[in-house]
Amino acid sequence: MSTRRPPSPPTKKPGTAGATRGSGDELHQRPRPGDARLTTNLGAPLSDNQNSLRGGVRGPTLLEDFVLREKIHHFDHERIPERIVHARGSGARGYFELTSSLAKYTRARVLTDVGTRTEVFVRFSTVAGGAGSVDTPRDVRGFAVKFYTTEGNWDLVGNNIPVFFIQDAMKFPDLVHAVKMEADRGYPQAGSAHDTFWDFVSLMPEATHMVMWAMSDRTLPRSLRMMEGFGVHTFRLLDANDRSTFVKFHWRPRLGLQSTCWDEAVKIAGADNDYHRRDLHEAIARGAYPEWQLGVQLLTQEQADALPFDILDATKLIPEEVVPVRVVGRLVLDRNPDNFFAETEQVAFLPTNLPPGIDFSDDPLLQGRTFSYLDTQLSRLGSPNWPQLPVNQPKGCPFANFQRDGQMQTQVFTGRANYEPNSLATAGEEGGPRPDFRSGFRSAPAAVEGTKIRARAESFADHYSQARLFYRSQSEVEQGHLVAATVFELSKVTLTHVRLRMLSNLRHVDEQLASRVAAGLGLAKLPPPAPTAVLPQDLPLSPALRLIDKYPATLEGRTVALLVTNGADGAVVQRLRGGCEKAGARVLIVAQKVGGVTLADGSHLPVDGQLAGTPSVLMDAIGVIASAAGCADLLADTAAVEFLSQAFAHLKAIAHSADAQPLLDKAGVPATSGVVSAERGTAAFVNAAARRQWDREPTVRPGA
Ligand code: HDE
Repeated sequence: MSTRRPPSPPTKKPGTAGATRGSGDELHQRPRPGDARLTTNLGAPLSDNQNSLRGGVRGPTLLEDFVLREKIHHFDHERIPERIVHARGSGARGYFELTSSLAKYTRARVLTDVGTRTEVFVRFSTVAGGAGSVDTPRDVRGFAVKFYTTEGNWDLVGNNIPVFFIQDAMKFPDLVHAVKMEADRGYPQAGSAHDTFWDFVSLMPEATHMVMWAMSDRTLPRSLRMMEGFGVHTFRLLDANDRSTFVKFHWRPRLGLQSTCWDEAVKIAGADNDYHRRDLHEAIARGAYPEWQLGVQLLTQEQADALPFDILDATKLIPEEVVPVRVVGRLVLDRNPDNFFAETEQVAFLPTNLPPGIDFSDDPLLQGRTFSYLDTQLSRLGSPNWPQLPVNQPKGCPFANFQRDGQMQTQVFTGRANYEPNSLATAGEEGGPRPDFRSGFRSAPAAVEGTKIRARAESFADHYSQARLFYRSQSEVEQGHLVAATVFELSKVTLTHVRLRMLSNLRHVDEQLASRVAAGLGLAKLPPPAPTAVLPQDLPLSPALRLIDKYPATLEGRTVALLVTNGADGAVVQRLRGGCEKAGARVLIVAQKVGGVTLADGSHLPVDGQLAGTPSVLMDAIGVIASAAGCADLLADTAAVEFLSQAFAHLKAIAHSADAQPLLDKAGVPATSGVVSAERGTAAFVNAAARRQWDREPTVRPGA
């Protein structure tokens, strides 16, 4: 029987006019586990949940059947509009623990009370695709954290890339229209490799920096557990005297930064639509809790003024080498949501959810966001009472005000006071809550003066220096991937003038980049550089922007699959499995039949996945432990050949039994680094599996 939990009762100061009666108790009785009786929504017990009410067993259904109509009516309205961006997402619950106090800079208790654990709800997302799209397109990932602090909810609604495509909120609808499926044809879904995206970004040079990030492997995360997060904008921390310090927020994954190869990501999309959602859910379910450090970059107005760009420009980052990231806390995700819709779908993140002590900067993109997220909840959730949904309610503190009524009001307020100021308390009644100037939210007392104008500051005009900084800071392998991705995407662009215009922009980033992309497109001659108001400068390189250096040599958090056949040597399987598990990996046994295999000693080995449905693209490393007869079976099975050939092409370590050699030969896997003997090489395999075999790259992808 399905059950629904009672909504958590809102916490209210007792005895105030903001108090409610009955929420979560007698007015909100819901069936509980163990309640055996199936009822209508209004509690009438049902006698039959199989048959509608008919005039005769073969006759028409009667309008009178309120049970059927209620059930279908509710079903008809089960969906709410998906998010216009970030529609595809996965959620998790957990806590944030502060490890180092920022009391010198802020009065926000979530950032000053060391050791305190603040409950959180986190939602990761892709940006462009719809709610049912695949998890692994080339796309930016959303990284939104709701902290239920003791001073109200704080939502840090960020991405896994520290910069954004545009500088001004005015261009956001255009950007989103351009990247989402094209208006007339309704495709492509969830990807930027099409005309309208590149048409727009090639006309918007300010997008070039983020285009570099988007074409890097950052947009192909191996797992949501293995990506960084960024608040993107500059925010302010405010101390008790409202003195402000600028701050940028960073999330760093404990498992390091890991990505897939493009070819792998494409194939994962076919093998497992829900690759990231499943990975997150399963990791939490088995107790391998994803974890991140929270880091901050702090800077004064003077430091900000000395930078060669404007900290209010969201297309710019502050290199870690210039302002170091100071780690102040950790985020641990240790609980899966109970209900996807109630929590992950209905969660409403708002950059305007800030506790006292944190404030906005004047970043014009952030300023636009202060409107959009509140506005969007009304059309998604349908009522101004959306903060009453359990996932959106503050959990860390009481809340009370005089906002009343509205659709789907779930609270029953008592007393006469529904306005402020009032003097009802003096008449012995409940007067209700009052503002508290001392501890309440105050904005940074920054002086504001200026002529009303629609214009960009000159300090926003340099669109290429940081794009160059990013590209030139990458390792050779990463530059190769970036070039290959750009060639891939521009090859999908059918409009020649768009391709050429993009190349004109890329010439300002790096001439060699532009030439490599042109060569990849088969263009004999580069177009002239795009006109630009500000020529790019060569900034000191920032190795911290590399991804590969943050790819740790570990098996922790990774998955190894061992393809085993009948007649295989069980001792070899056990040695490999033991070695990998000891190094922190999850090991899956894969076979042609899900019923298991009979090992050489006659014992039965249970299997976690059937070969056809468990391809090597879903794994971090693989082994093939086959008997001679078993190998003969595998040779006839394309899935087995691809298991090996794709693992090789995706730079993964491979262990194999001697008898599996014919399969390696058929798959075209040479004896090279990262290909080791299963019988002799447990340690060598564990060591190789902890890293990608980058040196293989030129042999499998000469174009990159
Ligand atoms: Fe968003 N964004 N955004 N965005 N955004 C939304 O809010 C918007 C921007 C981000 O898991 C929407 O509740 C505008 C930057 C995430 O629920 C919407 C602008 C960054 C999520 C919206 C931006 C983000 C959203 C859609 C430019 C990185 C998913 C549904 C002014 C710092 C949150 C919703 C979740 C969602 C508007 C730019 C991140 C339409 C107008 C920059 C992670 O309100």
